[in-house]
Amino acid sequence: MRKIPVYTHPAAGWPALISSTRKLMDYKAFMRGSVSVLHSNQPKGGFDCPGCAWPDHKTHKAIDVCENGIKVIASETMNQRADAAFFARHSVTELQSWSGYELEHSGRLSEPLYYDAAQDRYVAISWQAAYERIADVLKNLDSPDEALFYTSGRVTNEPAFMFQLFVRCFGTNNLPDCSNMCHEPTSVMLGKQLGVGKATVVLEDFEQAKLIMLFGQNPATNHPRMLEMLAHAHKKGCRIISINPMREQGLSKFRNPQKPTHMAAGQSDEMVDEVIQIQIGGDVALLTGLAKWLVENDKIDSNFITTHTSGFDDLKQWLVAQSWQDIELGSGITQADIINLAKLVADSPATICTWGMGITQHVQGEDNVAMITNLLLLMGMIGINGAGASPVRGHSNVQGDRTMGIHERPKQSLLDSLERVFKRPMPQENGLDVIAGAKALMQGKLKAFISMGGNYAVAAPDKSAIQTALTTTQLNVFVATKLNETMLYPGANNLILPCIGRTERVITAKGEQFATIEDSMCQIVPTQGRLKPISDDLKSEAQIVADMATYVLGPDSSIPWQTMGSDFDIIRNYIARAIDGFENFNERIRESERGFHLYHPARHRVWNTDSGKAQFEVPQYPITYVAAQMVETSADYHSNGTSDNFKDKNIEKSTEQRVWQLTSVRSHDQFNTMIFGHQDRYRQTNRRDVLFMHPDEIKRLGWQKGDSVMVSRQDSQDERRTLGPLILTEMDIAANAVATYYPECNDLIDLDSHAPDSRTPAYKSITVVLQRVNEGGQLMSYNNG
Ligand SMILES: Nc1nc2c(c(=O)[nH]1)N[C@H]1C(S)=C(S)[C@@H](COP(=O)(O)OP(=O)(O)OC[C@H]3O[C@@H](n4cnc5c(=O)[nH]c(N)nc54)[C@H](O)[C@@H]3O)O[C@H]1N2
Ligand SMILES: Nc1nc2c(c(=O)[nH]1)N[C@H]1C(S)=C(S)[C@@H](COP(=O)(O)OP(=O)(O)OC[C@H]3O[C@@H](n4cnc5c(=O)[nH]c(N)nc54)[C@H](O)[C@@H]3O)O[C@H]1N2
Ligand SMILES: [Mo]
Repeated sequence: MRKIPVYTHPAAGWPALISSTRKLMDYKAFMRGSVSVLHSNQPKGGFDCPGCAWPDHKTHKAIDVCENGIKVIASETMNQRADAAFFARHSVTELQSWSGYELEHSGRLSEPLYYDAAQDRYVAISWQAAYERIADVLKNLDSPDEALFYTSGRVTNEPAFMFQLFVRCFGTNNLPDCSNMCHEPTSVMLGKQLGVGKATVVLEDFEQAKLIMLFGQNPATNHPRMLEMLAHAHKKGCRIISINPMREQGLSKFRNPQKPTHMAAGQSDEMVDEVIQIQIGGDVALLTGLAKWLVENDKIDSNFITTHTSGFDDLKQWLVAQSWQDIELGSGITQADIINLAKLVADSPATICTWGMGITQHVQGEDNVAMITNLLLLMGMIGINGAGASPVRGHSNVQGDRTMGIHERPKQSLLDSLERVFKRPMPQENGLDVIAGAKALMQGKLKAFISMGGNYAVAAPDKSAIQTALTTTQLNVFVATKLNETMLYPGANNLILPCIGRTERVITAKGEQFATIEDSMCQIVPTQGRLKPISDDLKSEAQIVADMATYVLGPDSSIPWQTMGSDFDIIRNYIARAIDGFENFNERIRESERGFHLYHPARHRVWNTDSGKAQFEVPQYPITYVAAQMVETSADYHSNGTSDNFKDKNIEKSTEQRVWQLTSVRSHDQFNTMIFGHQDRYRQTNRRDVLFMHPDEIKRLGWQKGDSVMVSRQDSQDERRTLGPLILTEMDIAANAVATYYPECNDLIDLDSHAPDSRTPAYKSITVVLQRVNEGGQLMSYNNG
């Protein structure tokens, strides 16, 4: 393939510092934000950066935060307010037409608000009146299961524990959370195979690893502090391989902001040795090729397999039956290249596999995780130093929220434990996850939607259908820091309850409080904001849950909600009694500045699985699942002709009627649905309405970069399933692949395409057709410059 211009600046370094300083100024957050940055991820009395779940590094210099962490902090510490005066100027109908970027920049939510339909505006309401409305609706539902309680992974452990307890005391397990859209295939599969659905590595393992394989992850943007660790490992001789349809430029060179000499001398570290430019959805096939070669050439750890695992014979039989032809078709990688990689795996005494959304967000998300774990087990790479499974979580406390019991399918042991400690029955039926919740909303089965953070409608598939469904409820409640689109589709009662953010102090009658989070490597860490809250009218999330519980469950509830809301030690005492691994929580969290590591049995080769051993799993889908789908749908497409979506528009089909796999990714200037800006430094674009394609493919189609292209779901005639026009943009990406930014593309994704058990939507593999807008067509209004 032709080389395309590469981004030549190192990752991080000066451009990162300049960009983040600019962001603090954009948000008019310079003073509040800068003070805050100095306190993030610091050993004593700082807050855990809300940017991502990567652990704190122990070798702290002055600042352990990254460019993108600073953007998240700037977003939270901005001085501007989205208060009643702001809403008096802008009706909700008007705000519906604002972009995610505009809503994000409207300011911090700073007083409780209620939607007044007569004025079509949010207006101020007292906290008490807000709680009364909530209680009035929730207490009068026919069943507690008519309410859905969503959590986003920003919420710290203490309020998360209270929230699940409140919801279960209310009577339902309807506790979906962002994890359903994120690392759920990881949690489900690792749980099944290793006994615990979490990373088996700790940070020190990265110092001893000899081979690190990064699957479907873009750490330069999404976990920038991980780059320092990778650069360090690389310097010590560790090989680093990225398996990704895109050559993510931020991964090639790294300039360390922690090292002033590095910055001044303009040095940078090389990081990734090789990129395996896989086809979208091709990971199972690649991993099958690796495992097949290792097994057939007897390069595996037979002792470990015999002593510690179960299911090897079935896996072996299956591997032997897979053909190299299918492996190549499914992965897009040649047998020779796969064997070369297999030899590296065979020779490595310590291998870590890390992964992100490129692995989980597919129909075969669970198969992907299963094959990564299978590979580690074949090589005996669990339970030794420098090796293991390292899923890299997204939200800073998404892992902790689950540990605290935010789960629509709770384990029986959790329910039993809650019943024992709180002496009341807990609901036993499984609740609704994100997908089932969205469907129930659309079917009119839900009458109330309560969210602790997040942007449910926009993050989920089928965004506009969820927004429409939200207008049919009796009650929607948003506990949040910033305005977003989910809040703009009011039901009969619509409330915004503004909360204190991670960077801000929580001071109660019991004094100043700190909370805790669990990072991606099972470390429980304290977090304490340092700033005065943006407004006196904010409450902590814990206090808001305490108040909702008091109003809804009534004063005779024997759980001391108000005491918990004002004294987080009391919450931690309950957590210590109810949640495994948190014994003596208050003592242990104070013993070390860095908190404590939760016991992970698989690290000690103890397997809490059904068989009592580590479990090999055979994939459920054929390894050519995505590739075959493309061949078949391509044929269909030929016979059916073009989609009707474009009937009356001046649109040109691609010269070849073929289908593409579309993947959706994050830009360098967003945190999930919070859009900070339009720059994607590494991918060299300053707009978000882009479609990335390899230059050779653009040429082959006879198209040009800068052309306007419509993208539509191959299998749908529905207008909503068409996105565009997007601007064709060059990118070093696999041949059958195109990419665009999340969340603008989320109407292309339907609620039925998801992994079977974890039910995580297939955001990363969407079969689409592309059509270019003709010159002179109505849609040629973009400016190419
Ligand atoms: N600054 C910033 N930080 C963040 C976030 C943010 O939005 N902004 N979000 C947070 C959250 S919640 C999460 S979950 C994480 C997400 O962190 P990532 O997992 O790094 O997120 P994505 O941008 O979704 O990108 C995933 C990568 O998968 C690749 N990919 C796509 N399809 C495939 C495939 O089929 N196979 C393989 N092997 N790769 C594929 C894409 O090219 C891309 O490089 O980041 C967290 N941190
Ligand atoms: N197409 C596509 N869709 C995806 C993905 C993808 O890769 N592609 N990724 C998926 C993934 S991995 C995830 S995790 C989800 C994200 O889904 P969510 O977690 O629901 O979305 P966010 O954009 O992180 O939520 C942002 C909102 O959280 C609120 N917030 C911020 N900080 C706080 C706080 O401290 N407390 C409270 N109470 N509220 C706060 C603000 O109001 C802000 O607007 O999106 C998923 N959707
Ligand atoms: Mo995520």
